[in-house]
Amino acid sequence: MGVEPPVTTADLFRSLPDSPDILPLGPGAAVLPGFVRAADIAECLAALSGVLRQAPLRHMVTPGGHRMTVAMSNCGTWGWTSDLQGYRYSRTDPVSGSPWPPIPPLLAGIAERAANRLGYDSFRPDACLINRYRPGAKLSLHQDRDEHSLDQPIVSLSLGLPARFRFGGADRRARLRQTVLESGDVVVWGGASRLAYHGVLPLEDGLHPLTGACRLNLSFRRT
Ligand code: MD6
Ligand code: FE
Repeated sequence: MGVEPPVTTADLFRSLPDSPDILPLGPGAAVLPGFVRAADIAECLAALSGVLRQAPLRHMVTPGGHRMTVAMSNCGTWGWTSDLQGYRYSRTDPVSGSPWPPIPPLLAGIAERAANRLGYDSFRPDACLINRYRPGAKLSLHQDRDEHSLDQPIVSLSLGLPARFRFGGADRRARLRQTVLESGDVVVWGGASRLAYHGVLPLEDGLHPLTGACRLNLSFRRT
């Protein structure tokens, strides 16, 4: 009788149908559940707190004059901003007049590895939008279309409280699917799904051991 190779714990987890490491959302788009392990999340938050000391979170105003419920900041060569004049990428923080802080290498590395996992092998983010949701904060259905590099994906990392994320298609009327994004989950969004509409439902009350009563979302882009 032949000798069977030992079964490792990794094999057992790989075979569990309810713990896939990729949840497809659409063509070129997927959730990577738990891509950042709990043990590494504290380090991500430490890197982020350095960024937010230099470029504090603030509530921007939409071109239509509404104060966004999500508080935002940026790191990278370019930062996404909104005001009464419109949406744009800017090299400087309009609050301080200084360049945005650089993307911490730990975070850029996570984004690049997540993009690789879906076959986007040359993703080098030059912008990272930081979103903070407190209970009740939401992001209405939108497309991410202020970038020139529509051939490059967007990579989004969720930290802290869970949120209900909705996604559809490039046509606003496309049917929406809903998924819960937990701390450490990464969404990679590109290819035929690059211009899909998506949004976040109002954050529910809760307390996360590392972030308290909030959710942070980092979305890495190539402008
Ligand atoms: C959020 N995310 O999860 C908002 N955009 O808080 C986004 O708007 C987003 O997660 C493009 C691709 C992935 C995303
Ligand atoms: Fe978006």
